[in-house]
Amino acid sequence: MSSRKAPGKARRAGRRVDPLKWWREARFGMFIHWGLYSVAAGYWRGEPIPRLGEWIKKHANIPQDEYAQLAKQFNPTKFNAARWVGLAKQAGMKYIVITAKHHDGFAMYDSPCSEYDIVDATPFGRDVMKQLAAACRKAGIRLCFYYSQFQDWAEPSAGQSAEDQDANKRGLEGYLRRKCIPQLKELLTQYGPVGLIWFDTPGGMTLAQSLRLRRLVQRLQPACLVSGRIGNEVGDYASLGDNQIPRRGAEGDWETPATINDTWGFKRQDHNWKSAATLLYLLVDLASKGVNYLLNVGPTAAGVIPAPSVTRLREMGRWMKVNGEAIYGTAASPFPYTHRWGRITQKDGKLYLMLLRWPRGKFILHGLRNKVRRAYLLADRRKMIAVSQRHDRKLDHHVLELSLPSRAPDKYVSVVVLELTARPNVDQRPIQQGDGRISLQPHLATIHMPDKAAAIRLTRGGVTDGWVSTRNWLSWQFKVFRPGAYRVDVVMARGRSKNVTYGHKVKVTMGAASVQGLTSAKKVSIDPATRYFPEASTTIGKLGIEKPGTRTLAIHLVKLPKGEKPGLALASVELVPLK
Ligand code: FHN
Repeated sequence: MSSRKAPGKARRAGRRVDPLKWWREARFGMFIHWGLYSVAAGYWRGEPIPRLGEWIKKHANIPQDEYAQLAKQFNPTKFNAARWVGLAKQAGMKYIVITAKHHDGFAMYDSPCSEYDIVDATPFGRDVMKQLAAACRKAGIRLCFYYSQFQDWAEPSAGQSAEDQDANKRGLEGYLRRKCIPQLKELLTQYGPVGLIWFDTPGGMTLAQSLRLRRLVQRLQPACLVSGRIGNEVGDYASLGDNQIPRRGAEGDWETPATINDTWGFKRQDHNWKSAATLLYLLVDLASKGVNYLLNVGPTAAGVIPAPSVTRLREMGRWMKVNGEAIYGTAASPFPYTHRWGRITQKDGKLYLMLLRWPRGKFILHGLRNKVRRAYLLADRRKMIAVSQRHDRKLDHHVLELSLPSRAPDKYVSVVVLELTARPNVDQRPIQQGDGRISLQPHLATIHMPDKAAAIRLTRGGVTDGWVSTRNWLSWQFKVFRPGAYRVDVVMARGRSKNVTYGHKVKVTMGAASVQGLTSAKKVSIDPATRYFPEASTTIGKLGIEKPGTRTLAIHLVKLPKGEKPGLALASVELVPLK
């Protein structure tokens, strides 16, 4: 992830109340994709159309006049604003972002500047945003609008795809003047305070155009935020990719928009629902990396949020009721890596250990230098947990042990609070973990680049990018406690290219010993939680560690596969203890 400051932040500085305060505090929001595509529901002329539901106009090549006919069938008689907002509240979500206008160009509110809207073009004829605004106000939820500022498939002069770089030549300015700017004004004057405008796919917009929209929002509602996808880095916070789960903590303000199944807009045939356990894992994982989780629902054309979404959100809400303190207003973990047992967040001198796996014996945490004043479970704050802490002087290593109850209080994620006597202070080097593994990730490495012309960068997700030179390499210093033999796994991920690429010859060196091998596609794993981002792990050999201490490990790229352009997209080197 880029270490630059979240865009727009500097411009906002100097104000007394930070407009991002509520958004940082919130951490969890509801995305709603609802529009004419919900009528089509993934089918066109009786045929199932693959990919995203809200993209059906493009994917089924539907002419504008035919697509516009869907409006005549849009009659969401079961729509109930209070029920939708109530669900968000029950789930523990603090803001709602709803599609006021998606790429199809249809306005889901009463837009005086266009007849192509829910009030003028549908039999329903009511402004759902008015009702949602009232329900949100009552429930204390921030209402926010998604607005596709660049892509508008009903307007030939607007952007026609996310990549469209020619719109300015075709008359984007005219579309901005006639539709986009007037509609933004409407959204910011018709519904009371708006939390943020969620711009999307800026495509070929110029800096001046992005700034014009940003200034318009600020002028009409000074406290209203704008999402990073306004383009040209002028948003208030930055957006990760759709469903993107970064490997490391973020600097600045970030958000991941994500789906519960595989589509944003409703599709009858998409039943690929992530489980409540996976969704809670993602919430906890993102919070531990300082990232807001904007989780989508795609209501039907009748106005109903699909039952599988409802049950999952309620389940998340039950967890949030007990454990929300570990999410709301927290910052990313002070540890520069994640742990296999769970995730960590921090707030006000407290660490929240969110355990995904309950330990059989004692729970051990390495590398925390602080003194722990007390420890307890969020599920039972009165009962204190016994803590023991020691420091190995020779290795300069801190170990914390907790005596936890034998059974986990929560079936998904149990939270232990550590109250510290000072701000968190953590050993920043990679350390061997309780299960014996050592995980070496690129953001913790020293990147050596004698070949400056072919610089290695890191993607927002924490994977190496542009590693094409065999003269450049990575090294890590890490602490190890358990001597023995270790399997060496090289893990590749999807980098900037859409696929994981293979066939790189790599060499891993530790002291005088080294192993080398070809990265291969044999062991591709797709984590159910991060199903859109496959990883491939290749075992390239074994290395021994004779005694505890600090070691250095290096990885070199020996040879690239023929014709390969994206380079080695390294996610980590894993040392796995062999019994
Ligand atoms: O193209 C859209 C897509 O339909 C959906 O709205 C997502 C949500 O983040 N944004 C765009 C793709 O990134």
